[in-house]
Amino acid sequence: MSLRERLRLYVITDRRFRDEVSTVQAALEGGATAIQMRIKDAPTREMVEIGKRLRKLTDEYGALFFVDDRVDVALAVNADGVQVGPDDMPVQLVREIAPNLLIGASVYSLEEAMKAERDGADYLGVGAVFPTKTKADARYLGLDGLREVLETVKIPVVAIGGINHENVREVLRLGVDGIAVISAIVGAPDVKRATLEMRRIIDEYLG
Ligand code: TZP
Ligand code: MG
Repeated sequence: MSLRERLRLYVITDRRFRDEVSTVQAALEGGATAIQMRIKDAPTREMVEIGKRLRKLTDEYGALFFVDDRVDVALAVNADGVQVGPDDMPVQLVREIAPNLLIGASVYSLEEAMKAERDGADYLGVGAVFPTKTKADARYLGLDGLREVLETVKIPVVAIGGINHENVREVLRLGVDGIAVISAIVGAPDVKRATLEMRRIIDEYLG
């Protein structure tokens, strides 16, 4: 399966809603194709311990596993890749020190998207497509901004930010490769059900 296909439903952990291991177990049962461990404030040792468990789980389900921000942790837990934003390690530098990691770049404008592609990112996380409460400093790009990015870049695009079961069709219609979700899945009462339902909607569009 191509990277594009494996990014279809990208679930990101958030311990403000629930712990990483139970989140990922349920999301994988529900059909998530990619998982990102996103932990902003915890000791590195804890991140590595949890990351190793998530690596095992994602391997069992054949899902991709990414680590947010931290190249060192991604390498330590044998993740498939790392997700870096405008304040994180630059894409070219990640490539230099970790040539075997996939690199996802978080971008919030057409300019940032074009630059990340030039710098050699493997895929883009593009947003925020809708207003979100989950990331305080996420810049808003909107559906029109996302459309421009899709018309311009060639690498796979995963849309992020405020996407839920009600509005996801508006995003899929634009031709994205994948949907990245936190609150609509990790914050749902039943994570597996929320994932199954999101996957069903995505599959209607992407076949
Ligand atoms: N990056 C851009 S928006 C966002 C991140 C991490 C938050 C996504 O969370 P939600 O709850 O799906 O809006
Ligand atoms: Mg970051």
